[in-house]
Amino acid sequence: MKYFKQYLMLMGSILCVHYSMAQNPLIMTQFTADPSARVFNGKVYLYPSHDILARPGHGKVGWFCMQDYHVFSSSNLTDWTDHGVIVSQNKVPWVDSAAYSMWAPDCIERAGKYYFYFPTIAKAGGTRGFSVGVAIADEPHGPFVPQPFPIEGIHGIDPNVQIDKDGQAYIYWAQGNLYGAKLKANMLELASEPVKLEGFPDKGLKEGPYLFERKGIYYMTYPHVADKIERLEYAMSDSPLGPFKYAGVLMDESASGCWTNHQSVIEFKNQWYLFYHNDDLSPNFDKNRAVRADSLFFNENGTIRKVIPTFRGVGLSNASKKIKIDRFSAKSADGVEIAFLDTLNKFKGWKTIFNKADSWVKYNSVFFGKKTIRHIDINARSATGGTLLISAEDAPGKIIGEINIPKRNNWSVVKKAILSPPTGVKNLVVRLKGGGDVEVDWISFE
Ligand code: FUB
Repeated sequence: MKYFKQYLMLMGSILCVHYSMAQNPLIMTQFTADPSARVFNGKVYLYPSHDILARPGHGKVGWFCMQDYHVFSSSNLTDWTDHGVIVSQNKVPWVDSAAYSMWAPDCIERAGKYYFYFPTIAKAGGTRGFSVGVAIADEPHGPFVPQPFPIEGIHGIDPNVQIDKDGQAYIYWAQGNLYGAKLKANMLELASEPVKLEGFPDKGLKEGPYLFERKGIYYMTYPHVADKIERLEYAMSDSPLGPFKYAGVLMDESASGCWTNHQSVIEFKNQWYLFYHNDDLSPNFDKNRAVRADSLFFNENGTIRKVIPTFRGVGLSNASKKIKIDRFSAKSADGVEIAFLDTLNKFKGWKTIFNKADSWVKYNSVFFGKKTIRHIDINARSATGGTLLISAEDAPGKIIGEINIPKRNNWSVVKKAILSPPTGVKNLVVRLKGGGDVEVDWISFE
């Protein structure tokens, strides 16, 4: 029976696999938040919270609402595979299946097993408030088997687990402040009394601890309400349980006003990345969030440079796929607007509106490779008719393509022969030649 259930879960997750091609936000098929990114077996695995919209009888309307977790993976940080649901509130014996409170999780590997930690609320008779559960798998994408009880001794949210160089595992969590303890080798029980971690600002909520180590320095990153909403900060120590020394701001408060942020930091193929979230797909309700990633850089002295959030995000965009230039790297000061394609279904993404002569957007890191490109395809429409010029940033005078978008209200794909075929990796510039009003959904090269 046990194996039959696991078989069904496995088949379910295989059938659920679908792909999300994205810049920022990374996932365009569902709301995601609180990203814990991990590198397992040469791939990046993303374990986020899964925000949904509460409705009467299902969660608390107007508040966070989560009933399960998905895991996503990527080998290039551009194309993400959704492996489906890995843990659900109605399949864990100790969890209140009406709580809809499956908050920020984490996952770590030890001796070939994958331990998924998740905070949620226990059934009546269990601990009040949040407890932390564990589910175990043989593969990073599951199937995960939940443990029958939560970890004894932890009351709080946002578990984060790290294994130090000497093999000692530590678990961190939040309850207004940040706490930590050693974990036993079984990864399921505390091996020391919890301690309140020291060295952080006294005032303002702190949550979402995420520790990583680099060159002997332990970096504790966390969201903190220094003013009205959360920003990401970090503190440094020479020991996993501190004391820590406040070191600065990792990311400012969200410009859109998203109240929460939540982070993880990984090194992948010799580049460091910050994963975080914002409210891109739900700008009017910040409890439906969307996960992002941007590159992170260290200073010579080991401190971290503040990360400026971008739409372009990370990874190369393959020239032969649909390139969403609304996720631009830079744009002209005026004459360019970004809007949802369909305000009733924001998961369809955005469009770029050019409405002033010479307005432009730049889109970095498009991979053309060595193959000769012959055509540009552009999905566009225009109320006036207009002409777009495409060039590479390093050769502005050399036009890759000049495309006339005819006057028409419907979206349609215009195909145009390439004037000067690009190779390698290029930062593209798309410019409106002359005036008019032109809307672009995507461009692609074949
Ligand atoms: O997602 C629910 C809560 O919001 C998380 O546990 C916090 O870190 C904040 O992001």
